[in-house]
Amino acid sequence: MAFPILTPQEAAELIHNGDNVGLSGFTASGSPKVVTQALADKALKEHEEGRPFKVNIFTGASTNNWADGALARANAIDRRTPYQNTPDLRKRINSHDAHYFDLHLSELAQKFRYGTYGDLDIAIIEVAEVMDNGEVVLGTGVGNVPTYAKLAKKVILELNAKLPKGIYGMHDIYLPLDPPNRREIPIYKPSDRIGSPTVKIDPEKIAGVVHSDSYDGIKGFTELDDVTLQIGANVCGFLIGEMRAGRLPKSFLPIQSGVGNVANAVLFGLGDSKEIPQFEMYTEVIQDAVIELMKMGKCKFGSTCSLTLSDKMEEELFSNIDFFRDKLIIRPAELSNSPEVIRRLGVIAMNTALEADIFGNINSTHVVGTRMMNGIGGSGDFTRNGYLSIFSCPSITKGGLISNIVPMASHIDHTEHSVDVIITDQGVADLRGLDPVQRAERIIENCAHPMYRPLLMEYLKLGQSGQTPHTLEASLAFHTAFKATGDMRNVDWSKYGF
Ligand code: 0RQ
Repeated sequence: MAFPILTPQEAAELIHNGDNVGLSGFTASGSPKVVTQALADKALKEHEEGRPFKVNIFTGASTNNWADGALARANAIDRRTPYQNTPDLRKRINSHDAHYFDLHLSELAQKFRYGTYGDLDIAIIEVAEVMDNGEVVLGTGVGNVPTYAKLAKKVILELNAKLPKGIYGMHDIYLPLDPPNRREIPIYKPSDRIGSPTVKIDPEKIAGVVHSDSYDGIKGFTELDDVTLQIGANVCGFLIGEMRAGRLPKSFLPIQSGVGNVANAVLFGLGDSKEIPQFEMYTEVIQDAVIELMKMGKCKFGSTCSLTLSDKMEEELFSNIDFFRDKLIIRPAELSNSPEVIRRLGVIAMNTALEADIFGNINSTHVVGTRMMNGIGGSGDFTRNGYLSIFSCPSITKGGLISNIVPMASHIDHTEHSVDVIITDQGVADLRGLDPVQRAERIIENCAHPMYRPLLMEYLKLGQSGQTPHTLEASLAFHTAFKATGDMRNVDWSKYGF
């Protein structure tokens, strides 16, 4: 090997207080596993000795407990973007120890190249293979590696022994030119390959190689329950209706699906449906359910930014890599989430809401309007540009203490202008072509839980005039009732003069 072998501790010594650090990977897959832990230990030691030590972490999306988790526990993160989902980092963000700015995933790489965030001091990149000329084969997630590898002053490689050599050929690495020279991204169908199977890193910048030996450490999903199964069935019913009505081609269109339990259930629903034909995915994350759909022949092809698989599924995929190699492409976030490509391919965008309001605005990120959950991820990239933009969530949460349908969303990630359809376990609200009051009636009747329908209808009927008849002083009454009593059903309209 042409590059020095480093221990994780030696690699961590190359990283300094205040550095901008780029990490490989996307939604945990392909994220570093050992250098970040050593960096967290170094930060703890520095803090013990009374010296400040924090770095700015730029990723593809969420990482893992060994990166975001360890660094957050050590209070070693100053700035962080984009999507994250580890409980320890969430705590640091909500207590302002870490300065998190949430960003559409498609935008981070180009913003870095435009100089928005300053220089990139170092990149830590997980690889399956490294060649003497600096060419590397990546692992299960690409994220923003091509840009980080190009911009970083120094690169540390984590060579993960769990990654099979056979993963070579699954990646499609491509860097668009920047304005004013940008051309179209020439992807015309999900299986088009436009780049290279490897990332070429200037060998002069490679500071060393650190060995690791671990799967991505992603937990399996919670068992599907009646609610999530019903949401999945409702999504399928809606898509079948669209096909029958001729609004979706019989050959179907590529699917994007977000992350989490609800998204996983929707994918199982698609697999179960006899009328949904074989389909392709143009998405950012491939979860366990898609691998099952591929084995069944239901999903023909998946273009993604990451294989976000449980360790068990990862092991299975690696043992059968030849079966999957021509069915999967792993691309940089800039391609998987490209607004241009999403619009061209006619992607059916399916994402998850924490809450939807009766007029069709979506909160995907902030619990009761203030506490950051995970981030917007790629949901905006797909929602704004999809052929059809669907949001799903349960109608109630925490046994009914929370209604996921509220008078006014307490934070807005996706506006009424971008959302076509809302789907809960109760049913489907197709909002296309409706004015705000018509939308509200449909969402309340079709999507809200029966225990909340009368309260929501009262709010709508008692509302003041205007095209969108909000009563501003009462619009967050569900949330204030929850904060005061722990139950949104305790809302009392008489307080607001109704
Ligand atoms: O809490 O963990 O304590 O039980 O939120 O909720 O129903 O299990 O749903 O796992 O699908 O996650 C939006 C967070 C949903 C996720 C979100 C509580 C609920 C539970 C999780 P517990 P569920 P999921 C892909 C594209 C970002 C946007 C997106 C997400 C926990 O899907 O982060 O789709 N999406 N991006 O009890 C308070 C509410 C609540 C609530 C649910 N209204 N108020 N708590 N919960 N609704 C991502 C990428 O691009 C990478």
